[in-house]
Amino acid sequence: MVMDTEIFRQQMKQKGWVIFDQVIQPELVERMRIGLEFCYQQCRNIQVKNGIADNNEFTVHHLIGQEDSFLEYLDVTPIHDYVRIYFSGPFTLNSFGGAINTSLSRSYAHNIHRDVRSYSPVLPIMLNTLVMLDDFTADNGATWMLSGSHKQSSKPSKQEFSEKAEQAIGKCGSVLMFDSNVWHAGGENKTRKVRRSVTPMYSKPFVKQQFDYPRALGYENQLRLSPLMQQIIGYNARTPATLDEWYQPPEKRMYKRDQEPA
Ligand SMILES: O=C(O)CCC(=O)C(=O)O
Repeated sequence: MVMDTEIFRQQMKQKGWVIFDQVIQPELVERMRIGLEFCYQQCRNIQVKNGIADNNEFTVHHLIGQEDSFLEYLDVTPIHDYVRIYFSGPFTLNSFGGAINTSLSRSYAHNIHRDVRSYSPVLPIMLNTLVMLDDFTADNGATWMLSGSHKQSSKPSKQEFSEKAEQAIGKCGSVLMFDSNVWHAGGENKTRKVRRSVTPMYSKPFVKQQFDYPRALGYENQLRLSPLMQQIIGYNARTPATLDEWYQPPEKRMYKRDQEPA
């Protein structure tokens, strides 16, 4: 384990966020940086084509299925044991986006926000992670986090946020994990270099995935993945669309019965 589990539990309870320091190999980080650039071209073309260019510049979405390094990240990251602790059981990937924070970036992620609309302080339904593909520093816009704000239902004022929020500073290859109820904001990049990240989010399996990852990767490719990856990608939490898909023995069901702890 890359962090003591008691410390993990305590920090998630008190602050709502933790940083796993430099847990991803530099070589994979480098491939994800290249992958991010490639995916940005693809996503940007569609953002522009569909008339939603303004608020989305320098953002990417649904990297799984677009470029292999991101699937590999999910396979090798050492943080999934902690995701399981957070949910007290199975979980699925809810979305997998990213951002290229530049001195010109002004996307929705720079606003004070949280990433789950149904405030659920008791039942954990969503968990954010952010993989730092560059060092996150005070100057290049390291994410601002309002510690403890996962316990408050209403949005903090700009004044409260600016007085109390702290930056998630970390080295490239580190992973920031936070309760999706925490109020946070992307920082302003005051340097000339980019500050890149990818942001896998996880949820309880009964929460609808933002993208149909099993279908995007192909049902026929399920068995190429490890059992854990099949679970994370969502192959065990699909929705049948025909009676033939519905009437199946438990081991062949599209939504498996073990998606909540017994
Ligand atoms: O890029 C950032 O620092 C902020 C990321 C963010 O807001 C998010 O992942 O929800």
